[in-house]
Amino acid sequence: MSTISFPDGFLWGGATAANQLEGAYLEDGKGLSIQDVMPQGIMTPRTDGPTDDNLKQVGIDFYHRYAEDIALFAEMGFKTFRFSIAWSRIFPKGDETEPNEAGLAFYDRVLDELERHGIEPLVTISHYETPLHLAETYDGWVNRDMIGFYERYVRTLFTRYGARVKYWLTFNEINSIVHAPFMSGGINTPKDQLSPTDLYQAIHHELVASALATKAARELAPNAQIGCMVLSMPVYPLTPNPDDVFAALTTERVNLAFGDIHVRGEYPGYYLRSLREQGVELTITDEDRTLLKENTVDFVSFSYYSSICETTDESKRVMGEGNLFGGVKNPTLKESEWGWQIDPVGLRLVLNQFWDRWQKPLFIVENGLGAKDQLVEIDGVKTVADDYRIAYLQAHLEAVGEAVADGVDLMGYTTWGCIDLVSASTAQLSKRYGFIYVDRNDDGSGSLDRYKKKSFDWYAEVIRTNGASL
Ligand code: BGP
Repeated sequence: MSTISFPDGFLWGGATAANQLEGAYLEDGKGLSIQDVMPQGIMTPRTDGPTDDNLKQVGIDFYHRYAEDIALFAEMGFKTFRFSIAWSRIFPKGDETEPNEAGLAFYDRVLDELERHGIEPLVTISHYETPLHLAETYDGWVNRDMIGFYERYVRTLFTRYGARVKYWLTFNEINSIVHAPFMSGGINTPKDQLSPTDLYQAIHHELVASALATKAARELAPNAQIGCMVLSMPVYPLTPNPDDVFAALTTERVNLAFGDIHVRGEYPGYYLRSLREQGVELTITDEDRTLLKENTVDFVSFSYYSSICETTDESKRVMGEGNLFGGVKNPTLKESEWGWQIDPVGLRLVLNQFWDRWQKPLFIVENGLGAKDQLVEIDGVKTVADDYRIAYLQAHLEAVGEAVADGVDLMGYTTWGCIDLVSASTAQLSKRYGFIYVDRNDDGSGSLDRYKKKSFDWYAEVIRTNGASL
């Protein structure tokens, strides 16, 4: 037993995204999203249209099994469940004026089920699933018209679900557009042909749209709390050389800027300087500036998986993998089977840094270990002996507890992929994060049956004791 304690009402739970688990990719009027042309993940070019090898077409069939899955989350004692709404279920092409009722009705059913179990919904409005038509016709967020399409979409969501959903995230890992412009920003222009001006203009459009979502919530769903969602990745200097220390800060600022803008409502000087140095000239209207300034977020949410290093010494730049982007490897850390370096202290650092910097409530909405699980039979019961996952989560939650003891205002913690789902980067199912094993393989075979892993009971106990069992 440790002395770690978490606040009363702490929102323990798990996180998912529509495109990675729902399946039913053409059901009930759903349109295609960019994910339907990404069968191999982020490392290979998009396909011209949907192909049968895309595991996301079926996902884990959450679209039809949501009640069974939510019952399992309830059995673990989840206080909250993070899921995204597939934009292309609500507006199949993205630029229509009227929403698709059958798509809206699906999320009503999901919310009914959550309510039945007393689980608080945490909704991501846009999680890497821009309607494909918007990517192909408008080049995604490069085009200013996207702001209007997104605004119509969020207003539809707040009108329909505003009384039932309190916590909303405007864009998943909004800063990831810098690294994965198609997946994150629906930008159809290949990354190597995308000019810095178009990239940063797209970012500006998303930031204005995020502020507009906050504004719309104040009007349509006054009890809603709106958060930004950033991919966090602490950057350590590889050596104590002051040049390395500053290089680490410069690399980290690429990510920090997004929180700065959402919390302070204006572009920081270091960001504007970096744009000038890249020859970027942004089109920003006076109305944009006012929107950003007047509609800052209620809380800051983030994903955390690993840290990276930085150095100015080219001969020491040994690169590693990470969540959507890697960095210089840290020689002191171990790594996952996908080369993501495991660093629980980094999570405490992020929490302390974000709280000290922004003084806004924080929410860890993604953290976890992707691993190649083996389904085995123990005492006649099929399960996964995922002690490695328990060790990962235990160490990270202990680090979280230290930050909470420092006075960090933390709203909750949702592990990524609480039930196995399709990986965002590899588009495979063999990279598993869940407490619940789903019988589906990379070749699409499998019964889709669900099995509790060893970590299922472990997490249930953590939640039952509000972290005291850690
Ligand atoms: C984040 C995404 C998620 C998710 C997670 C794990 O970048 O927000 O959608 O999948 O990372 O990444 P992966 O699935 O590539 O292991």
